[in-house]
Amino acid sequence: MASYVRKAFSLVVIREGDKVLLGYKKRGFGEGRWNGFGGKVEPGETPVEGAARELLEEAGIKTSPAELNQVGELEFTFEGESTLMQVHIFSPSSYTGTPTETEEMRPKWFPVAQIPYPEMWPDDILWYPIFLKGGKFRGAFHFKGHDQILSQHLEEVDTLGKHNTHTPEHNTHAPEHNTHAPEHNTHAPVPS
Ligand code: 6OG
Repeated sequence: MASYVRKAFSLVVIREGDKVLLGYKKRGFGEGRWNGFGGKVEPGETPVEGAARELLEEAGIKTSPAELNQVGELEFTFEGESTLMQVHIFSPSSYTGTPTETEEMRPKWFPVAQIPYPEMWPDDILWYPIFLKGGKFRGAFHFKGHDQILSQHLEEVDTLGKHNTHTPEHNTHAPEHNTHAPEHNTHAPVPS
């Protein structure tokens, strides 16, 4: 059974009425795609603290852990890679500041009906509808490269686990979608 090194990330999507704030990722992981704001949770930091820090660093928007509601929890794995990205997704009930372009992100408001899914991670079109109707979700996606989802699990949930605990990196077992038996029988036929 494969084992993964789990790494915690934050992701913040701001919704205001019929608009959402996304950022065009100018460099690094997910470069060239529109996404929420976020990044790796630093040692000694909770995911929600990381979310507030990244939102300020990447978009100049100030919020606090008390204002950030957790809306989703997703796990991403990539064929041939040993990292499991655990992404804690938040949306603020309030914030201050004007979205400002930084070295990493170019922010832009999109009407909900014009979210640029073809220019976003392929999982987004699957979970944004739950987020946009005010629901919470949990899921796991296994990718080949950065464009193809090989297997997935997504469910709407009433509550998510507490996010105010530290999530140290540790080895974890492969998610279920990656442990299935090979499709064909590779044993030699039994001689008769
Ligand atoms: P930095 O490398 O910038 O953190 N992220 C994803 N977001 C979406 N919507 N879909 C994915 O599908 C993602 N994989 C990672 C988590 C990376 C940022 O990108 C998010 C972080 O906010 C695979 O530090």
